[in-house]
Amino acid sequence: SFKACDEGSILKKFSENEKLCFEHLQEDSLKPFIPGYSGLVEMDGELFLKLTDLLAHFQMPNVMDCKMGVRTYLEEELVRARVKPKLRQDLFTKMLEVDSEAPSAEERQQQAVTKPRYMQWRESLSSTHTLGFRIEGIKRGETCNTDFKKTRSREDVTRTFNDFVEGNKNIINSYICRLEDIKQALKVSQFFKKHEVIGSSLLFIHDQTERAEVWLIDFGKTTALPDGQTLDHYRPWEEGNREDGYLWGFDNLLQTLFSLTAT
Ligand code: 4IP
Ligand code: ADP
Ligand code: MN
Repeated sequence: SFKACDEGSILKKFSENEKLCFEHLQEDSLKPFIPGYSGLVEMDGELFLKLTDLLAHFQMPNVMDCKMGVRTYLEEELVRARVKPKLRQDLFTKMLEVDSEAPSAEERQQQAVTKPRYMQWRESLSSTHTLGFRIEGIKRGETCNTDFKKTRSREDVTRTFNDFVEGNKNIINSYICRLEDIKQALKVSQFFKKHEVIGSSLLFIHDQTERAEVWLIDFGKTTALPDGQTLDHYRPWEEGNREDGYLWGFDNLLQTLFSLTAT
């Protein structure tokens, strides 16, 4: 869903929701921590959001995508699946590939699962439910690894982080500093207070020069709350309260990195 662009920019497939988020964020304390946004671009009859390429000034960057929060689907997707369940064969197949035992007898018979069922299964298999974030993928040089679907325990997550930085404490410390700055910005952000942040990631980037940055990306499913409603991003999610566990996950992530500076 991405296209290369002129030097220093990338194009992401347009979504109205993400556009609204980027527009909102231009006036927010989080602006220094999101990719630069320079509006819409049309190419071959398709619309894109034009964003700064966060990797542009790195030399052979190592990249890690951490999906934040205790929940990775919208409440409305849950409601829709209940009212009018849509059976998805593609998600059933993805489920089988990871764990042939995962589908229930009924699902096996239908050869399909609903999206919330698939998403909840992914959440409980990974660290989303237990830590409030999960590792989605790591890219080192040319090699991409997205084989972290079963990385759930604090130990596994911590080890994966340490492998990612190759034990480099300078890089870990830079990441921690950056996360502390982001946390301060989150605390005062009007955008954050008034949005349910679902499926958004922290993108960790470093290279051999020990340059290390963290950015907030992917607002495709980040949704404004009804007027006057706010979230604290810590409370457990119960259907209807729209909490996302973002800050709870953020603290767990910080703790994970702290534990690596101690050893
Ligand atoms: C994917 O599952 C991811 O959760 C996608 O989110 C999600 O897209 C897909 O839903 C779902 O199938 P796997 O990671 O296990 O492949 P993301 O693109 O942020 O990683 P949405 O649209 O929910 O963000 P479908 O409905 O597109 O299949
Ligand atoms: P999707 O909504 O399709 O999941 P994301 O916004 O999560 O797309 O981006 C997918 C991947 O693309 C990220 O994990 C990251 O590696 C890369 N990416 C996203 N935005 C940028 C950016 N501004 N600069 C560089 N890489 C990016
Ligand atoms: Mn997404």
